[in-house]
Amino acid sequence: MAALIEIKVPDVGNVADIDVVDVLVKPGDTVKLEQTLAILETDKASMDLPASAAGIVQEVFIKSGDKVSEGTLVVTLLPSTEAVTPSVVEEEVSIAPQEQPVQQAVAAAVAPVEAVVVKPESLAGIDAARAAHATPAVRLFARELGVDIQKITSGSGRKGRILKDDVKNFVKKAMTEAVVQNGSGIPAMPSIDFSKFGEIEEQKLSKIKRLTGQNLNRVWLNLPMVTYHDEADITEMEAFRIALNAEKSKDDIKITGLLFIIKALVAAMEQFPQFNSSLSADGEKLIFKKYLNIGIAVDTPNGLVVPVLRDVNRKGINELSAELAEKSNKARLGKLMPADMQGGCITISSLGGIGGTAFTPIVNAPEVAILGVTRAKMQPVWNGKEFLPRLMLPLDLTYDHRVIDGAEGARFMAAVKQYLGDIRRLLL
Ligand code: CAO
Repeated sequence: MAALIEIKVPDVGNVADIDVVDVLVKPGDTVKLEQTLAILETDKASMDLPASAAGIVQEVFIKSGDKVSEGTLVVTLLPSTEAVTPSVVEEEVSIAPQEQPVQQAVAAAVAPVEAVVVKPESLAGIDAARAAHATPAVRLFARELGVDIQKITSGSGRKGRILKDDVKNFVKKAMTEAVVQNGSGIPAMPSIDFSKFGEIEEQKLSKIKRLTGQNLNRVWLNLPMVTYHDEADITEMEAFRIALNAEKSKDDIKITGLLFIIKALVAAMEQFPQFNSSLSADGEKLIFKKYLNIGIAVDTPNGLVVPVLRDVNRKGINELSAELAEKSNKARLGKLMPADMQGGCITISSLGGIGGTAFTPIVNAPEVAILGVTRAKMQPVWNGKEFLPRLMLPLDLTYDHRVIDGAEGARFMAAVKQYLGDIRRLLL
């Protein structure tokens, strides 16, 4: 029977008590020349312990968590002639360049001898600063993705070890940066380790939030937007609304001011059809829509969604009220279907139930405008003779300036104000 080959820890540069992080072979495994048997780790670097000979593992003498030093017996191998050339080995196991054993080791391994202790330059002369702190599997993974593992400066594993997730995150970050850079030429936001400043907790964004974020980013970068602010006098409208609600039983759905805003907006869109259009993708044509669907931004626990009320011009306040209640409930329960959120012509974002005096909503492209609404407030308004208390509703119209001129925006808002100021005009 051939003599067993003993593989021991080589000279690692006068370092003792090196941690064994991982043992990658077990008895019965066929080991190829230079195959990594174990991962060792000092305070400064992580290193692969390569097989100095090919063979079949008879016994493994170390396990993860052990401490080893130069000369510690690692495995015994039954000699095998299956030694392979280093180039083939390299495809199987990723070994950092500075860890590639020298050619003499190959020669020594081909002729099985007892107690071969290789002194690969990698281990003795390892350059801690350049050595990537990662297992061969992770290095291989990085290589497969074309990632230079040396560029991952710190890992999230024990003692900064680079894990597969670190490689994935590195790729994700590089991709995001590439997208941002290619899309706009603006530099990506730096990644900051906030835990340096205090306790933190990470929470994954909901799918809705992530998709909304991507869409908002795309719109923000592609549309030249202007926001125009104004106020509508809704004193009479509010009195009418209160009177209507007083007629309702307590189980009926209450009429909110938003319904009148929807109606006023649609009437203004009929008057100014460019507000009911979309720019073609090539920016060459304006597509006018003959239907009037209004999107309503609804705040839900999972993020913002925009259900669409269809053919608003053909529906009365009570019908719209029931539809708005049904759709906003569905939205909050996460039960809206994609079709419920498609086909909008303009969106209303109403924060009036919460508060605010003004904000700058972002157009829900390919729509060309969005109407923001904040909280109505009783104010002293000068009528030429005296100050009168009037309920004033702040409105914010953001529009795509490629389609809407500033004067058109102001005229459109004047029309919305006029309808809200005297809702009888909606009948004309
Ligand atoms: N001024 C004063 N009061 C207002 C008001 C305004 N502009 N708008 C609503 N209110 C009052 C309502 O009359 C109601 O009062 P009562 O409780 O006394 O009846 C209360 O505020 C709550 O209204 P509401 O918000 O439930 O109802 P709504 O019809 O006005 O709005 C909806 C419905 C779905 C738009 C709203 O609930 C919502 O989700 N808003 C948030 C939208 C959002 O997040 N936009 C941001 C998008 S941009 O990031």
